[in-house]
Amino acid sequence: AIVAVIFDLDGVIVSTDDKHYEAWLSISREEGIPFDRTINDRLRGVSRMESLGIILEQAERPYTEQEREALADRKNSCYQELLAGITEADLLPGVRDTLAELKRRGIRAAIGSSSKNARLILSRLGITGDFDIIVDGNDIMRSKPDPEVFVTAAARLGAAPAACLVVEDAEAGIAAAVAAHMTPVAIGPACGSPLAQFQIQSLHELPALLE
Ligand code: B16
Ligand code: MG
Repeated sequence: AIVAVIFDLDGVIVSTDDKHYEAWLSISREEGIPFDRTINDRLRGVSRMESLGIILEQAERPYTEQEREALADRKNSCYQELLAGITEADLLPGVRDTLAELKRRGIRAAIGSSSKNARLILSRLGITGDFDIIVDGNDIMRSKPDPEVFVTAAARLGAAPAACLVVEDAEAGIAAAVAAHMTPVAIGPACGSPLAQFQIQSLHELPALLE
């Protein structure tokens, strides 16, 4: 039986994926680098520096390590300005009901995010206390599709990987869940991933998967 659900953050709990997109778009425009939603989909669940690497594939010239650090910092400042505007209204449909339902059933809830801003976002949303464990980009060395974030979350929960379900909007996150030997549930953009065991359109459909 499933004893814990590990939620990705951006794109699963909150619609910050659009804000990541906006921030990268403004940086790319300033640099004159082509960027669009298709490229953006490849950044889901991927760390900040790796995301930048993907964007710079379209650049006309090479960027030094120092320039990359500066660009990543600029993107994060822009992203954090956008985060200042988030409220509970940015919670994706079904978050509160699903967390309450898990609690009722004695199933634990965790966050497994690549983002270094995860705690800031959760606190702005007022839902930090709703998760038993939070593992984010500050706690890991390797980002998704590496399973480290989910393996760390399960270890901290004291849960066997096979008893954990992972909810992800990213192809890289689904691959990470599979590599962690957990049950992958795809939501939104990750639907259609051949590795996803279940596909849902919103978190409202999650409790039914636990029966
Ligand atoms: P930050 P998730 C990921 O979060 C995002 O999907 C990805 O687009 C972002 O680049 C990454 O976090 C790093 O975020 O720049 O805030 O450290 O989907 O794993 O919750
Ligand atoms: Mg995500």
